[in-house]
Amino acid sequence: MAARPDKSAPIAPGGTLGILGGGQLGRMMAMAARTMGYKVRVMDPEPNCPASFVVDETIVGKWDDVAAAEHLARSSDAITLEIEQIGVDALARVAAIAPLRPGVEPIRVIQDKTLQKVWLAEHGFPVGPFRVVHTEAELQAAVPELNNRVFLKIGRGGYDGRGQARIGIDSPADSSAITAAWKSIGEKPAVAEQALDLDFEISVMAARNPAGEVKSFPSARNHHENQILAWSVLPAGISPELEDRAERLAREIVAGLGIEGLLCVEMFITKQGDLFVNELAPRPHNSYHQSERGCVTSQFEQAVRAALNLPLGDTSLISPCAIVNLLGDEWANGEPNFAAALAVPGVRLHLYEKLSARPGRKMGHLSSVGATAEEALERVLEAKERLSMTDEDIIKLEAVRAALIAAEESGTYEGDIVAESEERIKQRAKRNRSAINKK
Ligand code: AIR
Repeated sequence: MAARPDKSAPIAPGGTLGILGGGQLGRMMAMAARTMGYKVRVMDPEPNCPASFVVDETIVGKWDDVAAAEHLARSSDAITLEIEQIGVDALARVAAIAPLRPGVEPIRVIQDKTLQKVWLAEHGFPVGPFRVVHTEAELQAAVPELNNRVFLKIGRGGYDGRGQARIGIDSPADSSAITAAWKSIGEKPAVAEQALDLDFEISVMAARNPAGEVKSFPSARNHHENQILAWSVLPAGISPELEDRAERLAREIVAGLGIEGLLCVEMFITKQGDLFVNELAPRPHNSYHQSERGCVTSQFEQAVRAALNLPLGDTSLISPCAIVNLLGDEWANGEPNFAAALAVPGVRLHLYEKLSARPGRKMGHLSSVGATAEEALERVLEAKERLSMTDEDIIKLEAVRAALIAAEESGTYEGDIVAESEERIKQRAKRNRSAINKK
């Protein structure tokens, strides 16, 4: 590949984007880049990774494989990443060969939660009470100082609940519970965070391009189950004042870290109305997959624009939109009933082509638009519920629905609620509505 004289020039279509990591995030970024006419190469430990099916080349290498990363850098015009656990040595080599966006230093800080938390606190961003701990003795001392209710998060390498332990949440925080938590995270440097009195969680995706332009997306409302994102919806339905505060914070952090690329800022809103930064991710984020459906520019296209030094896209919301994750558990009883899910209006299916469906593993998602955030969310949740229903169940469900609607219209329906599933869907819809409407 011919050397480009000016490293800060925009990279025109026909050029090559290199991505460190080829999981679902890399795959969706690659698809956005291809739409715009770019070639894409990825590096991933797994030759059949999700991105491998949509890119020009998959270079096989572990996250700290300097030679593989160099190979990627030499055959790309700019490099970005989709997972922050890339070795710093590999990152530095890449950056010496081609523009690495977001940059070595912000990734070094973000990939280690002990550095990330301290950086946020030292730069005056709101974080909850925490202690960095390197030894069990430090953890034993920290827990009482943190109100005896603590989430312990490993500094490097944890995600989707892996590398996390709870202390004093489900049982008393005695010294043996603390020892057990320390052992469970592998006795590695970690952040001990005081459990906050949470009302709900949001995230804000921000982007900054090498020219210094910064943009934020409207905030997303997130719901976790077993420490894994279950669903997310845009807009978050918060007050304009809170929205403004959250977006401003994300823009300040992306600029403060000097990121060239995306930064997702996960935030907690407490029952007292305080806003705290939870965690940072310098890449596309699960809570913005619905931006593909409801925003002028998706997070994936925004990532491509920032990495290739193009103008950032418009982040406005065109329509409320939601996603629900499909974890490997969904495959426990065979192939899910996708056709049934796709019968729900507004719903689309996204599968990542992962070869094995382990419990808790993100295999795909369902997305929907809707007239309101509630409707978009109800649609994806209903679609997800249908994945485990037989066609017969669905015929019954639809018959009950038709009867209920007819009864409502004529005021005559006296039949029993035959399908329990109808009741379940209604109750769940009510729960979601009250979750979304909580301010
Ligand atoms: N990922 C990266 N950080 C957090 C997440 N969820 C995405 C990336 C990565 C993939 O998850 O796309 O490549 C790894 O998924 P798995 O199921 O192979 O562990």
